[in-house]
Amino acid sequence: MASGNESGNSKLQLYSYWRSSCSCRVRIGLNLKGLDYEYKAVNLVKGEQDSPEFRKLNPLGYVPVLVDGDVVLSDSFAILMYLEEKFPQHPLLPSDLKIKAINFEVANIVSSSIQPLQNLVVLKYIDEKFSPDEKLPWVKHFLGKGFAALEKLLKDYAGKYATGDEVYLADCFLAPQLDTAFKRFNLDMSEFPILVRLHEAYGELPAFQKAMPANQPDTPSS
Ligand SMILES: N[C@@H](CCC(=O)N[C@@H](CS)C(=O)NCC(=O)O)C(=O)O
Repeated sequence: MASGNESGNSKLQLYSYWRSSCSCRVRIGLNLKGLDYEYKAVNLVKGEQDSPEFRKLNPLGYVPVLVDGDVVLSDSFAILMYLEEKFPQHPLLPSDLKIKAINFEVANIVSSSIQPLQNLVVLKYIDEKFSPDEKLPWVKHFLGKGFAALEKLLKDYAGKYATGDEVYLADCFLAPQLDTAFKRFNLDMSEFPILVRLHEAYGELPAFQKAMPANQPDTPSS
């Protein structure tokens, strides 16, 4: 893997949590582009995202945060677009206008209409205001709704990967969301054969495997 960034600035730093699907999107992008980075673990379960130091980086208290010299970015989409412009190797966006737009659509379905509804802060709120028993049905409802839409959309675009035979932005967003659905929430995927196939295809790619929750420096050993 290449070291540092191309402009010779200080090493990229990624504030990340092993199980965070949003951090995983960026880890995949960094790996695809062959960029080395310093992994700065933020333990979301211990509440480290609420520390004053971290809130200086991201007032919302969410990971990921990317630090590149004096550039501090705190949203996976913004981070990936920044990396795309600064490090053009292995493009995350195709040149075809329509396919590019579909990549944005998939990324935004995941990041706006699925993941926020299962965020730790939301699940904690449900736990406290309603009941712990409400959490899993809530998550599965919104995962299922989002996946049904993605399955329909990708019928017209998927090849080996989400929008053809090359890996792009849509895959960076889909892979962690699928991993979460399978491993963390044990969602019944029988109605989503395209998504299941994509999940299997991502498992074959080193850049994706290396980015997955199971393989991070802060992944618990048991
Ligand atoms: N739109 C943001 C969302 C970031 C986000 O929701 N991060 C989650 C982890 S995937 C988080 O830090 N949650 C902390 C919490 O809920 O307290 C992005 O795409 O980066």
